[in-house]
Amino acid sequence: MKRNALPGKLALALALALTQACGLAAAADLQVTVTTASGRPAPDVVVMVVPAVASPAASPATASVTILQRDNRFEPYVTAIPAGTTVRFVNQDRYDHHVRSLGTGPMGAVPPAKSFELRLAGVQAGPAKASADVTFEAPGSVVLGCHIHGSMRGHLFISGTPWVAVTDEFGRATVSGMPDGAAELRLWHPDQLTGQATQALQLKGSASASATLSFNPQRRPRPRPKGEYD
Ligand SMILES: [Cu+2]
Repeated sequence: MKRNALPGKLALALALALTQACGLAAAADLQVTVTTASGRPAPDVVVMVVPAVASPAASPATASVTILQRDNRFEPYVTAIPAGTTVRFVNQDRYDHHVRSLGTGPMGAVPPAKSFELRLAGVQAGPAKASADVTFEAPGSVVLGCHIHGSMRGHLFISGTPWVAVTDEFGRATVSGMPDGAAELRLWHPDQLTGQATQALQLKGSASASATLSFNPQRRPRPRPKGEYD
């Protein structure tokens, strides 16, 4: 009897360890579709998933991210990154631009997650003068602007979790590498005046979810005619 007790305990411990290992290894894609309050596809929405239990093993590596300045626009218009990511700003126009942080939220009253100001030379000056790297350590958001071209706007959202994505023109975003288990779906849009409702998820393998903004965002600003500042 006593001799069999130990293997039994070992088997139980092994089974538990396997279950935990599988739980950590499980990672899947979550496809989220976001619509406006009136039911239209909502582009430029940051979709963030926050697992109920933090799993350090499931945190994907942070990739570098590039934001372009082209034809007096920031491209992409909305960028979402996990905190700790370095963003490379690249001016592809033939004239100087600034990249300056502006306040966010209603009336720009919320200070930016990071305050900075760069001046990037035109593309012909070469990569050393036409680009610069900035690392964003703290979660939050930043409105991007330029002193010379006052209408230039971009938005940067810095997420506290690595599971973050931005919806495309069809209102769709895919959050990759999600661990199984309970999680919360959060939305953020640069035009929002109040926080958006959160949604509880129970993830197991690849899944899809839909969500709705509480308002109808304005259409994305149109670029100025090309060549106006050449
Ligand atoms: Cu500019």
